[in-house]
Amino acid sequence: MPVHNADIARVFEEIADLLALQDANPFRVRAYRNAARTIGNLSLDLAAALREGRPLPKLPGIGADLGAKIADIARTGTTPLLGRLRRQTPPALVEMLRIPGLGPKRVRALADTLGVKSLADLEKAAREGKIRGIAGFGEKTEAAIARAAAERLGAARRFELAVAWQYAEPLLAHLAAARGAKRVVAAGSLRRQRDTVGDLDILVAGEAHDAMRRFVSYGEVAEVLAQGPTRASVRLACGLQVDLRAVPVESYGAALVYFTGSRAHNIALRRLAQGRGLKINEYGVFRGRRRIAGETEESVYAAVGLPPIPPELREDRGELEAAKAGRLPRLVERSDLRGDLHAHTRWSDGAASVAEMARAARAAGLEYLAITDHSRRLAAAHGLDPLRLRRQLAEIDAVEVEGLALLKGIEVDILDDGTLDLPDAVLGELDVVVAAVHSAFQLPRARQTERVLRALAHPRVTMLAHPVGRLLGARPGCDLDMLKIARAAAAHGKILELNAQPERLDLDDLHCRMAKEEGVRVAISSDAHGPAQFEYLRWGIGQARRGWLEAADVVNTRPLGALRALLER
Ligand code: DGT
Ligand code: CA
Ligand code: CA
Repeated sequence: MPVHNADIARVFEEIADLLALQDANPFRVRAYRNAARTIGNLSLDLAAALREGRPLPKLPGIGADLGAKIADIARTGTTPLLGRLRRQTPPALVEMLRIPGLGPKRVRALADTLGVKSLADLEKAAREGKIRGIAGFGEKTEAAIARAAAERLGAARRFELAVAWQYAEPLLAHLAAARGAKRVVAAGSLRRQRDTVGDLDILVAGEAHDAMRRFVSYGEVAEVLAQGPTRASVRLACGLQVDLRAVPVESYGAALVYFTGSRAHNIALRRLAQGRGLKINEYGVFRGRRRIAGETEESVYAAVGLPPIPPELREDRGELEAAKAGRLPRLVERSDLRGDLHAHTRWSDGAASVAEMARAARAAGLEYLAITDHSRRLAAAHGLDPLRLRRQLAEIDAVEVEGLALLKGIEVDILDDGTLDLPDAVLGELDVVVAAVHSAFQLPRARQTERVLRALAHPRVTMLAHPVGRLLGARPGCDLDMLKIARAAAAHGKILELNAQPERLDLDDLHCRMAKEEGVRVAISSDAHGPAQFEYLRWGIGQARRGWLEAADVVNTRPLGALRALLER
């Protein structure tokens, strides 16, 4: 993965933490912290500058020593000093440092006195009342530590968006039946459609009492973490935490803005309001004591002179500036999609026949579908050789589904050297050639990038499937120079795929935005391996919207004729 300034900043932050835990010279600790802040906020991409041999700009507090470390990190993601410090310090101590109120001195005291070696140890010690006895700690601190440690322990696991929705939907329905609850909605990262979700945030507008009762007594609740008259937190049996807040109906819009976030967006929005002499909080927009807006989200944005901003854009990535300038994108919607250019059948590792997939695509509202089974290299998936592919093409010719056009395609493996798994002549018989990496994910950046660039330059290739190849929670993406990939795609007129499988979502949101900025068209593909999987397109749409994509940026919003014209070019 590309090294961003924030990654460099994170390494420096961790070095500062570890040095602090070792009681190093405070000036040295501060130097790393300051460097982290300087770099983390910098818009110029340092790693890119170094790669291109451009000199680093002069940065406050960053001399030759830190400059060399920046070069290390930009190249390798880390620097030897970090490795050395990590070996000298138990990682749990760094985790403990993240708990509000615990500085290096206190963390060392806890480690020395109680012998705690992990966050779990710490939480247990706090729960058992062993911390209050240590000099400098009291009962209140102990309780705060217990809570924060438990939260961090639980925070480690993020849930795929699609998985989180599986828990959210029935819970929302359960709460919607509460007496006096006028509205029950999901907020937080779930509503912003982030690819993964840390916890669920649910907002109730109206009377809180019955909603609270229903919430804490919900069948899937394993533990009630906190409960009050208007707010509560629970942990579900699956491990997912859910926060509930109830507000009066007149505060619904303000509360929804607040709990949808992101935090960065909220902060930027509040700053904008301050500039107009207004105050925004979860209860409304206020001029002095007077509430001037807050019942709807629209009223909140209008109060600061803005049109409503779609939740997917609320990341403080320029959406407030775009809104102010009247240049918010008209984000692509599911109903804009007319076709799907990537799907499998029983000919390789799909679960259904060509005809079944065609009917399912039609039922999902699509007008065209490309059948793109795997190529021979993927033996485990019964990949097609030229002979079987031609037999499949004959079957596709024979299938007729009213209102749906079938396109002939293949998902061809990009071999380790960047050549393709099938001969050009065979590929030449197809409407759509989807090229994909399914092996050698570990190649170093330069070679991996060269490999994919070679495939993109192949005249028969239509698009690059799931470009980085990540699997959320299981496999990081390949180390690819995505900017180079995007520029090559633009130069060759190739499409980049946004694969909508919930554990892929690849292109991710930032790569979608990069594609758009580089003038590359994106295809939102279900990669369906069965008739039910066309519904995955919904998750692809979510990421596309987070990436600022409009219908015109997405090839499969086009009618069949226009799409064919594009493919033939
Ligand atoms: P997640 O749960 O990690 O996937 O991400 P979010 O964005 O759902 O974060 P979460 O659950 O901590 O908080 C939900 C929203 O509530 C967040 O996006 C903004 C708002 N919020 C929560 N705490 C604060 C806070 O201390 N300050 C501000 N400004 N906003 C907050
Ligand atoms: Ca959340
Ligand atoms: Ca939350």
